[in-house]
Amino acid sequence: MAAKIPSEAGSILLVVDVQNDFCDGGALAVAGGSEIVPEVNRLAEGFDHVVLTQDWHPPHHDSFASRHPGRKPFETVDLAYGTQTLWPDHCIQNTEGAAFHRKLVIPHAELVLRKGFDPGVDSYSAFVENDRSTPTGLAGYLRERGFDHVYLVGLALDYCVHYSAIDARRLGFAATVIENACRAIDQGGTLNAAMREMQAAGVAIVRR
Ligand code: VGL
Ligand code: ZN
Repeated sequence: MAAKIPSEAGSILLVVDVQNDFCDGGALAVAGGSEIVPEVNRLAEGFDHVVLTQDWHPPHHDSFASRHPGRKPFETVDLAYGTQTLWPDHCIQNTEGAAFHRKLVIPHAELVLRKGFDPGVDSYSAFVENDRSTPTGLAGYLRERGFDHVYLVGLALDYCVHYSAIDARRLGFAATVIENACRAIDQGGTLNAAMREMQAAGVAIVRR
């Protein structure tokens, strides 16, 4: 078994969107998504502080291709705040698809941060919505509680993990992605681009 990360004072594990719809058989299944669950559980045991995020869309969310006649998932559209990738309907509030994977067991998680609940604005990042200006409150929560280093795991590496890691850096936190506990959607080179952007932003990428 790999060495645990010592739970440094000020560090927190952010577990991004380990939900049924992103796991095998889900509406927006990420290849290998379910495989990370034991890894995430094991890593979480080594952290005194854990926050979970939960993608949490109303039905007919504007990021759903089904809202845009003639458009298909993975195409892009221009919304008021800029270019938005379209997705299959997923993670609809209070559905089984939006529930955490049933084998995710992190009883000591302190906060479940829901995002993407504005019908007209998507939110990849756990910190700021896709309009790049509406905060979720997570930065304030972490600062008020004295955390300065965010470790990230979860789904998907090239979307919600990526945007959360970049925003963590931009908002003044140290950020480390534990890549063996992440999986990517990787349509059209998005994983390579995300890895480059994270490196350029000073996000550490490690295996544990
Ligand atoms: C995500 C696409 C749409 C993610 C969420 O969790 O990475 N990706 N909604
Ligand atoms: Zn979503």
